[in-house]
Amino acid sequence: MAKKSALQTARAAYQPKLPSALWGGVSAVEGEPTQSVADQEEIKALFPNTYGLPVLTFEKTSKSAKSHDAINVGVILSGGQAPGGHNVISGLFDGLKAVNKDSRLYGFLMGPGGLVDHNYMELTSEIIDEYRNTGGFDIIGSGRTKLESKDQFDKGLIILKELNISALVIIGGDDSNTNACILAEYYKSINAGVQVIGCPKTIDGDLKNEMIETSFGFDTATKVYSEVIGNIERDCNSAKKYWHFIKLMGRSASHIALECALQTQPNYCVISEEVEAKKMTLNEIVDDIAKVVAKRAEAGNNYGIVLIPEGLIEFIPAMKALIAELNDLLAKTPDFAEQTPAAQREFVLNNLSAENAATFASLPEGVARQLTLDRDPHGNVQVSLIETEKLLSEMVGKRLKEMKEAGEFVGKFSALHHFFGYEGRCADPSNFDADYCYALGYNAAQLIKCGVTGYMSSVRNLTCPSVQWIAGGIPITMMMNMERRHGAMKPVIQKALVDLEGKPFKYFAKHRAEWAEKTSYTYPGPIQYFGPTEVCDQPSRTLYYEKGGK
Ligand code: FBP
Repeated sequence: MAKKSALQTARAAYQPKLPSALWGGVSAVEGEPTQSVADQEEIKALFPNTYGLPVLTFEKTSKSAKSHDAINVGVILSGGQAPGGHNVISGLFDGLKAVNKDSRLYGFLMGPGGLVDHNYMELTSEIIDEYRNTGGFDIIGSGRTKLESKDQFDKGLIILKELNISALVIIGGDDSNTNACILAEYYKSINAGVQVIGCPKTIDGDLKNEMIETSFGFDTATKVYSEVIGNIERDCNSAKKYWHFIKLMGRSASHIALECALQTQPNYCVISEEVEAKKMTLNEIVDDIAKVVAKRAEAGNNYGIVLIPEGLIEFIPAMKALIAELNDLLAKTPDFAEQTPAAQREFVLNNLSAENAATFASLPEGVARQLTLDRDPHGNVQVSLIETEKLLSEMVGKRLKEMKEAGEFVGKFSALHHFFGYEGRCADPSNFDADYCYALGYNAAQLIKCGVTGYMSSVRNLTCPSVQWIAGGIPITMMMNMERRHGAMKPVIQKALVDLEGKPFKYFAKHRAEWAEKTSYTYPGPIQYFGPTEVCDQPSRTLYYEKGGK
């Protein structure tokens, strides 16, 4: 049997704090009917049974909770790991037991595929207790199977009926919650008697809106990356001889890179959304970084830190156009993967529009090839495989050589590369994520008890102490719009990108010139689970500034 670490043992005893609204008797207050964020007519037509539902807010009631029949519930972890998933499940388990001690929770194994293939296990209190406050998704495993076809939904229903399950909780990102909503609509349309509830997960932080203040896992993952970036900053400031190019996860949005920049004050941080807004080319980004390197070299500082969001490539307008056309082309060419690399390259060059073919041809061959590799099941380019940090540092190196010849650069440039992503996805959840996730799960049990479907568990007011958090449910259709996916228009939850008018970005933009030139590194240190609240319980800087912090 695996030996528990001292921290694991101590942490198992932590009791996450619930919003006071969820203590004891709870009543659900209905808000006004809702609308989708865009494309209302199309979304309404696609979701006739789950469109327009009201926002629900839970309030504490003095009436003691009425007795309720036992409920059997299924739970699925979907997509990339994010710290706190186990606490969503333990909160859900405790919430269901509070509804009726005979309620049962089943976990479908290795993601949505477990539902379709009927792979499951019952989650008993002995199992749950082993996983409280731990990182990872290993309690039941996760996967990226896309739940989207009627056939999959019907196969899933067979096992749900067999286990007498009347509600399914899907813990996932924007794509998985989109599918949760499609499933909710389908089960409702056939009167299947199965509610579907989503929970907002992703370290990327891009599943958020007015009602979902943050996705879980973002807080812990960015604290882990910031700790390590801080350590590299100290190393860099001690040896004073390397430029570190650090790529950070965040498939689409740059929230992780921005949050880490706010926590560590590096010399340069690329924000993909700004690159897109300013229509910057790859060469312009390279020029910008090279100028910072040259300026620091003038003061004798031949070292520094550059942060790069992994999704950058897709935000450079020429690259974005290329990837969009490649997505359509590859979706129409099912035997593409079977061709040799040389044949693939020729096929792509012959079938793209002239402009996109020219961009494709201009890329280093390795990067061009990475763009044609398999999409994930949601049709996304696997950006974590593209070595943008090396691409940028090589190009900066070349540019500096030219600048040296022109007498514009007097220093030395030696680069090291890092990619931080997987290191942070299974960390033990910070106190914030431990409490937030437990509350999301417990709250999901309340939504199930209310009998609703097509809702996302929502816990808000997150910069206040957790007892003051607001718990409730948000209709998922409210977050949707129509987007082009796999060559066709589909209803999807709108992704939250970095808002260039938002306070977190503004703070960064105000200070970045100073951080570039001077050495203003901040060393956040490791996540602390025990100790003073200002050390242990701080929300992310992003949430802090978004909520009006100065
Ligand atoms: P989710 O959107 O599913 O939460 O996953 C996010 C993420 O961690 C990205 O940051 C990264 O690009 C991707 O997962 C990596 O995927 P995989 O785990 O399949 O390699």
